[in-house]
Amino acid sequence: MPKTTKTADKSPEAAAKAPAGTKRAPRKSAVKKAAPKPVYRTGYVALIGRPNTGKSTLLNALIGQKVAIVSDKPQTTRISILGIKTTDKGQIVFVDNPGIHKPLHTLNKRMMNFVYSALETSDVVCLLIDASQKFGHGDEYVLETLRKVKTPVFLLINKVDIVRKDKVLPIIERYKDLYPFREIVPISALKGDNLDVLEKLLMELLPVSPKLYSDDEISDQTEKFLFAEIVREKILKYVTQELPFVTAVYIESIEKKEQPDWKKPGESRPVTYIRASIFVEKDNHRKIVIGRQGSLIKQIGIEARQEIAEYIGHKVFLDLQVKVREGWRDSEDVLDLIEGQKG
Ligand SMILES: Nc1nc2c(ncn2[C@@H]2O[C@H](COP(=O)(O)OP(=O)(O)OP(=O)(O)O)[C@@H](O)[C@H]2O)c(=O)[nH]1
Ligand SMILES: [Mg+2]
Repeated sequence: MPKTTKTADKSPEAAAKAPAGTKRAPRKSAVKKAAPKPVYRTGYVALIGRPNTGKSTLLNALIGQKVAIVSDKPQTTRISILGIKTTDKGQIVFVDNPGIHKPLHTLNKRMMNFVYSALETSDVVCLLIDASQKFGHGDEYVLETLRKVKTPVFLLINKVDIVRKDKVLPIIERYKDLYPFREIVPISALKGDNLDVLEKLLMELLPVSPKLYSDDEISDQTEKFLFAEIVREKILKYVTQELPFVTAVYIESIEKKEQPDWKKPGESRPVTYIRASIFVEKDNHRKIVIGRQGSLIKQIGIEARQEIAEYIGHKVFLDLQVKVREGWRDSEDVLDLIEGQKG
């Protein structure tokens, strides 16, 4: 039985009824104090790490829709992309970056420059590692890159869905001696595990500031860039060895036209015509991307067209041309052209 203690009735009604001379309960102020205004936080969070650790997968999971392309080949992301998450508590601007690697070509140097500038301009840095991979030289190189960083760094141990639970603790033990991480969070970007916890921890560290982007903005990329990336993602799905590294996509033109709708006589419907060039470095690369009797380029075209059509909501014609641009990875002109698509 819970203990019951008899107490004096302190309700306002009882106080009102109390005879004169007896102590009344203090009267509540008639003026309601204004509740403290909830703070709004906004800031940049850089996603960095070795290639293939799941940065773009995480960006898409956090935003709740596909913003960046993903593949099982390393060095998929070549240009930083923003993913903007706006809630009633704040706005987190995630910056997906190319994977950290030793740059051999001008392309790769540019990729690394995106990483360096994201490190300099963000409020929090998230270092992603792949829990299923052994610690190696590449990881040391990444930690070396981080030594110059003054902002708080989170360690995100990704892909915990494919490792045994008892493998995670030794990873935490190793990393916490290597760098003073602000937080260490095991996650699965693919399954969405622990992302709510991550988001909450990140939000707490962002500066009090109004929004930088409007509510409906989710990324900073142009349609042109997105379509080029979609085509490249389909290529990456099917090619191996050096092909993923020597392939680039440039959208030559996007033309929206009204055409007669044969299903509804007298009416028209929109159709978008897209012409894209796929650059490779050698003629044998070109042959591989085209495939036997054009079978591979046909498949790439079908998949890219379907995804673009779904995105814009009407019929799309996609014309793909595979072109040899020897040494394009060291050509500032070609690199400017491809980067320029992002706007
Ligand atoms: N099992 C599992 N796979 C994941 C997870 N996150 C990403 N992946 C896979 O890892 C591969 C690489 O994912 P990306 O998101 O492209 O990796 P990234 O870090 O952006 O790679 P780069 O752009 O090349 O630096 C893809 O095959 C993803 O499906 C995860 O949490 N669990
Ligand atoms: Mg990526």
